[in-house]
Amino acid sequence: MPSFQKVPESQKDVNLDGVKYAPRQKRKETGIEGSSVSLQISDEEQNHVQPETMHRVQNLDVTTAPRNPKGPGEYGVSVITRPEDEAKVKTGWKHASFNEFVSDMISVERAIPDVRPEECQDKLYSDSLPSTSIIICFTEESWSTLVRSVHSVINRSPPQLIKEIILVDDFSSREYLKAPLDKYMKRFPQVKILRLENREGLIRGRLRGTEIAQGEVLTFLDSHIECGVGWLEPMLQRIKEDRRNVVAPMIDGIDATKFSYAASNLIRGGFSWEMQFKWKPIPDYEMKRRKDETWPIRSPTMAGGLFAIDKSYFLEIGTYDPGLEIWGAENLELSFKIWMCGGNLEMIPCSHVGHVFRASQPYKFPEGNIKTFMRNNMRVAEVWMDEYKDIFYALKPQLKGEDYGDVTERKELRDRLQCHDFKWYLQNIYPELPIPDLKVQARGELRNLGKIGYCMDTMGANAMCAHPCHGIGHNQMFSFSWQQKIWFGELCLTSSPYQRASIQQIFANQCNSPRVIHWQHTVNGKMMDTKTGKCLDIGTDQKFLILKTCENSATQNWKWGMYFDR
Ligand code: LR7
Ligand code: MN
Repeated sequence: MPSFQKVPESQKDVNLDGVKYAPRQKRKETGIEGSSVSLQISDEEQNHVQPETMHRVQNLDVTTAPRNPKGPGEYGVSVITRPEDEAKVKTGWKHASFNEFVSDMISVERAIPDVRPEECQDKLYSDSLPSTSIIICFTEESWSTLVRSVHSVINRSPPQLIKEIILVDDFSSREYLKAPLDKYMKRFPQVKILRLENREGLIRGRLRGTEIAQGEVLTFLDSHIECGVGWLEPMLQRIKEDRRNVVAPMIDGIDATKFSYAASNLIRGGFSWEMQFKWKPIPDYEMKRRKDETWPIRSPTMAGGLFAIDKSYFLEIGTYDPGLEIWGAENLELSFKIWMCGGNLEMIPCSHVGHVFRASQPYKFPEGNIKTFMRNNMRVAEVWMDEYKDIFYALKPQLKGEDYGDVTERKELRDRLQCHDFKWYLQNIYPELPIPDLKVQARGELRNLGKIGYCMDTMGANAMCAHPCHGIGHNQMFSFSWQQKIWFGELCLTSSPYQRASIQQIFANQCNSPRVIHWQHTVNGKMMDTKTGKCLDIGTDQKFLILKTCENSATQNWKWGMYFDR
């Protein structure tokens, strides 16, 4: 599941006081936010052929002065519940996989802090931006989060840019999402509700929304989000500049427990070889390329839920693989495709949208979540990842031979679009992703032959342990390359950073670290550190793995799951 990098405590208070949130008055030039004064931009200022009228974002946020400024959660502060509400809180969590009781307490038009970089205030956007259809696909969503999402779009977007808001109901069974939702949304003529007659999942759900969308641009959102001031214009501007620009906002965190609002760190999208989406720090080369804080951040992947794309471009590159079920992997499919087939994927620092991050989902996966997610991943790997799909399969050996359906049409699409190969993508778009050696001498679990039934395990931390073998990979899945490194995902086994420690534990760390151990698997089954000549053993605590003087002890003998020839 996607993970969200936590915002450090120190950053959480930024702009949460409601004071800084008030519309900023300081203006150097003639244009006043929200006024109708337009500025003429000369050719040399803007690289456009035609001089164009441009504006700052219109400060349309009608919620800056909430009806009850002291109301729960206003300005994005935490909501703390009373002990006597414990039972209701519990029920809410069961229903929503987030604190629904708290969400229901908060105004559907609450104010949230303006967390954009200061410079965004001075950015100018064209007066002829393309219009967009907002597509929000949902299933069994909570009332208050869904309704708040819609209000936030309407309250914080220039009305002329919103062609329509399409709510795609992915076959929800909850009664309040039927007639009561229709009735509520009547107040918004721009809202259309499309009811699916079967559970399609978010991928085909979005495609159904796309079919009826009339805007030039499609903007996809999750159903538990809150758009920030000025979120839309900077994205549409980038698309206007080039229809192959696919853009995502910075995704802020709405805490699943307290519904507090916290600005996203400056991060971008990556992925792991297990095909998990990951938030990653922005590498230096990308930071240097950017001229200022407002500059788009090129991103190897998108999180998936929140992005805008030119509709004709989306169709041209073959939308999503409609064979993807329910949830997952569509974000990688689209990201790979955009980069490999001539597009540009970026995150826009002047556009902020909050999202409720939660650990699990409130809806059912008809085929089970792991199975669905893995099948989707296999389809994407098969079509887009060339020989690199082997790394994915190596990490998920249980997928060998599993069915992933027919991908012929998707492969034909890739040929037709004359896309770059995956190697090009890795080298040019995501060079910081470590590539495990494709050829390995051994892979899988590493079994101890002295303590029977125990395997090397990361235990989710970075110090290696001996733990009962479970045979399902994850923390017990390693590969032993011909370059003599033991890989765990993107990491490699290293010696202890504490040189003077009497016990030399084994850690997982960056593969280019000087502490990476080069191992030799001896004929009698030892794993020996070629530098110190010491052997991998289980410590006297029976838990942590250590390097110890080699001796004739069965706990120093190890067997890999699979061995390979060179
Ligand atoms: O069968 C379904 N039908 C649906 O309509 C399953 C889900 N959905 C809806 C659901 O109601 C929600 O609005 O689809 C949306 C996404 O599902 P979530 O919110 O349960 O999952 P998520 O937030 O973990 O989803 C992230 O990963 C998904 C992978 O397929 C999608 O790409 C989501 O859009 C994506 N969300 C984001 O990128 C927001 C930022 C989170 C991160 C990282
Ligand atoms: Mn979501």
